[in-house]
Amino acid sequence: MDSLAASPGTGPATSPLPVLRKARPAAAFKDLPTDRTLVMGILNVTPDSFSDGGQHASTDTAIAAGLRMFYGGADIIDVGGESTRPGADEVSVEEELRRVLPVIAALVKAGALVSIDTTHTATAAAALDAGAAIINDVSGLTMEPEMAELVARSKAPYILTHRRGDASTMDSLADYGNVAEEVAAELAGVRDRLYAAGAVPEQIIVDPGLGFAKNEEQNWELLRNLEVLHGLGHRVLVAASRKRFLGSLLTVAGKAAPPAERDAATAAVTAISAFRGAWAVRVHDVGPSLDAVKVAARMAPARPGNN
Ligand code: PMM
Repeated sequence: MDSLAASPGTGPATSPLPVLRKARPAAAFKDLPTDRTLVMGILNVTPDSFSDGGQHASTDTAIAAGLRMFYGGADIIDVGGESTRPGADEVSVEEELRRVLPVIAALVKAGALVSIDTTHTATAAAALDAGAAIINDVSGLTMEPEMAELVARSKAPYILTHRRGDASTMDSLADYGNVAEEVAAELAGVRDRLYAAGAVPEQIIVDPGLGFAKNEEQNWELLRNLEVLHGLGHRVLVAASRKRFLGSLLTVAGKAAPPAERDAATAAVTAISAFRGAWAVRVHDVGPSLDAVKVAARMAPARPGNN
């Protein structure tokens, strides 16, 4: 398969591809486990994502990494072709599709449940056609309002992420009184636009958008007050994996921990989020979070009942 030739230093695929002898039927959203928090594995097919960018910058290596996550127990694989880190360059729909479509097709063929991480309606539509089951839109409808029509028409589950501004402006928009209440209110406003377009409540999964127009303390504040988001009555997804606020937390000798050293802290956030009833967590390192959600399921007798 072709290399995406994404950046200098992106070499040819080195890890052997697991052989797909027989396609499994694609997993369905309705068949996801409901007795524990779900684990969504992150597969960024991009040259510049903040923590794993470049690693999966060829189709073959991306498929192999996705299959490893799937066989390692990830409930959902979140495939993205555009970096969302602050200041990242915009990617055209054509380039995004070139990155993600073959990866989605291969993972679906293997039986994985796939979400498409995109802010572009055209990319989301093509990904659904290729077998993706969930739309993960980090822009929270701020980029392309017409995404609402696709959500309504497709009836696909939609991850509604809170964000203010775009990749270039969001860092300057982290101005809140009560961050949890304001994030919930803004999510409710967007949710109502989805309803107006014809979407139904069961489709909507809300996400506080950690790091998107939030400073470090605001991220912690949101995690401490997850019940405010639960109050919206939808499934809640927490995506803290390897984010900058975890790096700062783990500062040693004045130096923040690099992304690759944030996985234990990520698993700790997973355990607490699961204990507090999150529907799913979105993580790079699937194994430890899978263990953490199992622990949380044994420790927390009552779940919010929005599975
Ligand atoms: N963060 C990133 C990308 N996609 N999707 C959702 N739903 N929520 C997030 O917070 C989110 C996301 C950026 O992080 P990455 O580079 O690790 O993917």
